[in-house]
Amino acid sequence: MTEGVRIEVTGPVAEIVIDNPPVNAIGRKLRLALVEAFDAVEADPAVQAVVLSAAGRTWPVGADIREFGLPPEAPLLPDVCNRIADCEKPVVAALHGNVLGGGLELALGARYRIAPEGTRFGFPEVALGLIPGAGGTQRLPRLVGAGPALDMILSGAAIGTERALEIGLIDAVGENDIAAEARALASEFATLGQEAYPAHDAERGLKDPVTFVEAVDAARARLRAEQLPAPARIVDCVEAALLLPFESGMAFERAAFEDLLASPESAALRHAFLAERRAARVPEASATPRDISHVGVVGGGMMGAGITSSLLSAGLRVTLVERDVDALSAGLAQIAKTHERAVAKGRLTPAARGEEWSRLRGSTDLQALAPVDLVIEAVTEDEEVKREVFARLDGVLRPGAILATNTSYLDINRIAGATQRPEDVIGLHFFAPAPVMRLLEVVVAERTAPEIVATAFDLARRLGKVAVRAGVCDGFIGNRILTAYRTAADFLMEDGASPYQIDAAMKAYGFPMGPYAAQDLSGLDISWARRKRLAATRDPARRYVAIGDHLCEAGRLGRKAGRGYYLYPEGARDGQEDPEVLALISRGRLEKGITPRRVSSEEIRARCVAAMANEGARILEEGVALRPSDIDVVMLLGFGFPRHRGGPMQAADQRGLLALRNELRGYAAADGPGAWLWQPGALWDELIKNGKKFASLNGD
Ligand code: 3H9
Repeated sequence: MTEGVRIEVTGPVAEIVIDNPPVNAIGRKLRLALVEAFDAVEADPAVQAVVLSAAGRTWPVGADIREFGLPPEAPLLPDVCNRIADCEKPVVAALHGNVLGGGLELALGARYRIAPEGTRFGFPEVALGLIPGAGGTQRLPRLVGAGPALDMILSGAAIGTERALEIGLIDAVGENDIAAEARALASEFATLGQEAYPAHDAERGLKDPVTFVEAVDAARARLRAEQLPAPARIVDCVEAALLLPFESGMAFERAAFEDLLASPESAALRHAFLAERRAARVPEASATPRDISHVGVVGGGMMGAGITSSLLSAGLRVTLVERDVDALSAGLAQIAKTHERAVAKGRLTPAARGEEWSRLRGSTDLQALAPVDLVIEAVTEDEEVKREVFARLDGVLRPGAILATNTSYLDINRIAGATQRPEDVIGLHFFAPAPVMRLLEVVVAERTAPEIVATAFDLARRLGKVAVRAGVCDGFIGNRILTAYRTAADFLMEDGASPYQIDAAMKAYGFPMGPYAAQDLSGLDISWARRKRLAATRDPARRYVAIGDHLCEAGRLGRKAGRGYYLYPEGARDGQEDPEVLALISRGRLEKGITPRRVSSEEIRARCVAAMANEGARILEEGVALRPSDIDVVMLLGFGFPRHRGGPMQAADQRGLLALRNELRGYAAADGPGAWLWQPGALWDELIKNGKKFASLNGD
């Protein structure tokens, strides 16, 4: 046996079992082992048919993403797939679990494919900025036609067994012991000859060229101009499956795959994939999590209701506590609305809604939380209010229950200090809307016990969220970087850019909305209150842009007030630019004696991203984040940072740390009282001196 593969011969059937835990990802060793295994079974005269199966929870889920940054080493995956396709003995692929990417390409090399109910098939490469690069764009359309193939490859979404059978991707749906079934089938091949079991014609999808071309044209017409490069290459490759002989089609696909592999977008998307998984590696991961089945939520406002919905859909029991009946009813109504929307969209059956609702209790008495395993507090963002709630909870909760706060900025050490059990206190910072947003910042206070951290990560997994570990500081990881981003934008606005130009520049970079439209949406009063809270301790010598304060003073509190940085007339979907705001900004500049200068969109993007990366570096120096990629995950999943840019730390790595540090120094030198924002810290020098990138601190 070679590493990752074993061969079991029973009579005339050889079973090649792929065994490369946890997900049978196809790396170099496995590729080599597969080729050797096929050579061996082909050379063995006793073997007349072959089964290709996989041990563990899944069939290979694709090529090993971690190897993509390294120089390619033979045999390449397309060669392995061709080796299977060229095997002189019939090959039955016994599929199960997730048959994805390069894994599906392996399966397409086999003559016959069977899978049990529940198997998923897909080409997720597009989400990594890639295309299937081991024959997927050639074999799939040949087998199932261009329409179904393009649907799968362009969307990246997986299909189930029923659909796979319908389009002819698999030949039969089998029982759970799929390998045994495949062995039985293979031994019949061996005795009866494979003609007795005609598999789908591998070229069936080319039989109707008109429909094929129509599907390609329709897909091409749907490609939008701003899309990433991969989708257009996918359409080209699928078209090539019809137009070119197989070998030329494979070469065409390979060239496209290699171009995309070298693109910064794909590097960033692959970074994002690995970063999300790396975030779970925390020092407390080996602690035993506590059992959580019943959660209390204090506060039924937008956040509390959202958190409750999220907990309910993960199968937990929830008791929601509000201070009076009216507030409680409003919270429950909000949860009911979320449920209703899910039912209307077909994401929840009415019966499942009933079941979820039956796990929810409402109360106006904190005492109702006596039996819960965990409480998540989501009351007003005010330290005194939160400390009072925690002190009262301390008296109500049983020993061993966990106390979590959903604060987005406040000092959790101080909140924990209001209890007699600070080791049971943690921050669980959800993002709005909580049922949708995949990020959970887990804020570990000074005295938080390791098993509480492990429990928080466990809970995040159950909620389908990605948890990132953060330390206590004003704003933790995400809001702290957001503040730096907004400050950079404010400096630019005061220097001469309009908020509309800044929003447009950041949208063009890939954010779903610019910083000013986003502030309008969340309400300008929120950050205003925070600025007022911090005013007493602010260094008066530091540059401070008061335009946001002036807007609030003029009653322009954002979308909910009908006006903020934009105007929102009744019924308008998008905000409209407002000359009054521009006049207000001009007045602000005049007061400070600033002569506006022309600011390019390029400069806006460069400065905003530089400010984010610089704040990220500070967060790393202070130990608030464990690693740069955690910062990226927070910004990607919580703040709309474009995934194909990978996050601020990845963007800094791609830009080059030396160039970026010099730019930061330049900004600092030219911006006297604003230099504090730009001044790069010692970490930059340390990395640059050693020829390293932020990624070197990710700890792989
Ligand atoms: C491709 O195939 C290109 C080819 O067309 C052409 C080549 C020439 N590689 O997600 P999980 C690790 S592109 C390496 O937590 P789940 C993952 O990092 C590829 N490692 O589990 C984690 O490790 P750790 C196309 C991988 O149950 C562990 O496995 N395929 C890979 O929530 C468990 O993963 C894809 O894009 C990989 N490909 O979800 C599929 N996949 O524990 C990507 C996983 O050390 N994978 N790992 O942190 C997935 O979507 C999910 O992992 C999957 C399981 C749904 C399969």
